[in-house]
Amino acid sequence: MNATTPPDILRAAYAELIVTDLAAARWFYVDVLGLVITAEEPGALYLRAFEEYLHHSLVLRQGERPALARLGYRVRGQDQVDAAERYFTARGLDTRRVPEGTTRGIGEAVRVRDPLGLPVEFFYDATHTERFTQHYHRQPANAISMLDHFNVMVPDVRAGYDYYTSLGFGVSETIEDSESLYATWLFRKPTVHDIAITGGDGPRLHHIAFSAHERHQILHTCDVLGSLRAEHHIERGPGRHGVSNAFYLYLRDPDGHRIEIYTSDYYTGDPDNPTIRWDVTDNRRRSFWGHEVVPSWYNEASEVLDLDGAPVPISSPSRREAAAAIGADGFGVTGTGESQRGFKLGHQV
Ligand code: 4SX
Ligand code: FE2
Repeated sequence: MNATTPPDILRAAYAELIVTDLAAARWFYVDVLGLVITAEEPGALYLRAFEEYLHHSLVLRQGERPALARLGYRVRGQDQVDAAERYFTARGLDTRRVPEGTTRGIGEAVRVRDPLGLPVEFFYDATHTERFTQHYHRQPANAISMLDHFNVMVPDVRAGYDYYTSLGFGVSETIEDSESLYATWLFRKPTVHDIAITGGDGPRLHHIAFSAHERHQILHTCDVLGSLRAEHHIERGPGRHGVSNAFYLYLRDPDGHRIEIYTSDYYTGDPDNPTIRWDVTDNRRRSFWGHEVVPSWYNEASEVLDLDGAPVPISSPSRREAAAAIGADGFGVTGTGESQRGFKLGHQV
């Protein structure tokens, strides 16, 4: 094992979000989504989903402005935390070892500002908690099982693809055309992804996704939000993704952080798992049923902080998926109204 060997990453494991109103965030994540509180302290909540036994998969920390503080990947053992330190230090990246408990519940870890500009932590040791899988009496009808993936928005998707594949991630799917890569889905655990890279102004956090077991659990979240007159938290869906085949729903939390609830993607664990490459003009790629993607989904995302807590500057891509999908003539298959759907309305003689 030397400094050219990347750490053996298991999976996307936790995220820490800065929220401006912890009480409002608690309402959203605990009261509505049903996440379990592992620990709370003044200014912070440590949450997990019903099948998770590590201390948390989401930390909410009160702060001045909404932001992503950190994405956490779990590595295969504590020796792989050392491997991460060697690997990223040798690449000249801002790499810092932090003592056990720097994040409550997490052992000695290594933090890096990665080549995309995102704050990332690699850890193995973590406090175990009770796994509530068969505690059905505790679970609401919209119960969430576990964290599934991160999605980050960056101006150069190709650079993100190159970086993550060099770390040993597999590529499950892409959205592209002959000139550009607009988005890609990459995995370590044998599902469609641990991280997706979406082209756009960045680096920013596009969303964090949790998985549920059943579609009806996702639909119940929609019903709950409607009943609470909180339907404005629903941004996109429910629907079926083309990419990943998962059933999905996107929500915005009270600070605007985007959360996806996701179910039923597919197994990718064989070494020859084929990459699915979607053409950017395929109208089923982001919604298998052809629904429009709302502009906010393409444009809005959360700021990210560097390892000192300062906001990371944002830059723009040279080409944007939404424009490429419509095409230069404005009459592509991803239109904005019936006139662009290509149907001839009514009976034509
Ligand atoms: O919008 S996409 O269908 O491309 C998509 C978005 C697929 C899987 C995801 O997790 C996602 O966030
Ligand atoms: Fe997603």
